[in-house]
Amino acid sequence: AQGTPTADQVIQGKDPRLIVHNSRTGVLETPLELLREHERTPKEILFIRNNQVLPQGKTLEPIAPDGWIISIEGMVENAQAFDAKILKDLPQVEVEMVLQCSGNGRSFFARAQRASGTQWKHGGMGNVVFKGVPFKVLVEHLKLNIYPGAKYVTVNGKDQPPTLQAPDFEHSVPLEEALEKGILALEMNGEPLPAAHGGPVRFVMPGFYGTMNVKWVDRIRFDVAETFNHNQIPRYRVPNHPIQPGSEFNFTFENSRPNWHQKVKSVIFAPLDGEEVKAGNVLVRGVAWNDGLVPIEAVLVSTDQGRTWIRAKLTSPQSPYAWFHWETYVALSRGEREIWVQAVDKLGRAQPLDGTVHWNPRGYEWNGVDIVKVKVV
Ligand code: MSS
Repeated sequence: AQGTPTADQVIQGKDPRLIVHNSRTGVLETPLELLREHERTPKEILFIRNNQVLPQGKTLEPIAPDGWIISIEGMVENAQAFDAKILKDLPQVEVEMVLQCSGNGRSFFARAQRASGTQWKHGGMGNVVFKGVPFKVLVEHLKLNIYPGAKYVTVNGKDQPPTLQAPDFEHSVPLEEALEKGILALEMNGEPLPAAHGGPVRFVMPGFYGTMNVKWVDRIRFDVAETFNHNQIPRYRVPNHPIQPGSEFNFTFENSRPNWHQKVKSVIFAPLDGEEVKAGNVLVRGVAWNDGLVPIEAVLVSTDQGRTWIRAKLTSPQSPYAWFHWETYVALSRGEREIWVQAVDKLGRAQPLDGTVHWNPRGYEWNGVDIVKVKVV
């Protein structure tokens, strides 16, 4: 519509073909036809999800780490603050990983009952390479004496100053896992981290949902418990057990869990939903991933709504957190046809046939079997 800004007007440097869900904070979705073109998602088309705004963050240009102060607080003997420029001289690692919004696929919950929030299709994700200093290396470098009672690390982003309407954006993750995989990222895809994606310093947790990858890190706190911040509870959580679609849910720390580990998932890159294809052998291809704890074991494809399945050819990536690629030919005769795909990992975790079993009020963690409808001519 006239007057609606395009993606490049919302975040300078973005591809104008991205779908604008929110032009104020910046929420941009990558159409699958762009996403599937690249093994590693270029910064120009990578999705954006901002809860709040960092005023200088609406651009793909980087921000220099020099003079960016990060404070260390909480359950630590030697609380302190340091200049992010020191990170440049510490040992760094690279990790290729799927960055996926926990709300990705939210629109599909509407098959049972609409869930509130941005109605993402599949494009709230990308496969990127982050490079930076392992969290453990920083802890050792600063000789942080963390008290034994600390079980979580809470990371805060320097978005707009907190107000009553928009308090700080922060998240807690288990300390043990943060020491194992957490990275203070300074680069993405071999370039200084774009401001819009959290530069100069982003806390990256491979295998975790996007929201736990806090951008614009300015505070790291060691905690006995998860933060009460509204982005940790009630937002960005799912009930521990299935609930009736459409029902209300009173989130507590006991009856729910945060959007940490990504659920096993696959997405069809070709053919696309609604596409017209020629009868005969049709190449079906796409990607699959999980939380990286174990590899993807199989990707299964069905053209008879789940009665029979064939195993697709699977290619494993170098990094356990990156996309697996899969492809197979299916025989399709003329008419309206459905193609279903289901990924299963080595722990036997599989995409549910009906993803709406995990319905939750805010529509997080959609991972139902992916379905495309095609017209075979
Ligand atoms: N950070 C900060 N600081 N802020 C905000 O808002 N968001 C989240 C993350 N981080 C934020 C942060 C989310 S939610 C997501 S997804 C991500 O981020 C995204 O990213 P990019 O880069 O793409 O934009 Mo959902 O789960």
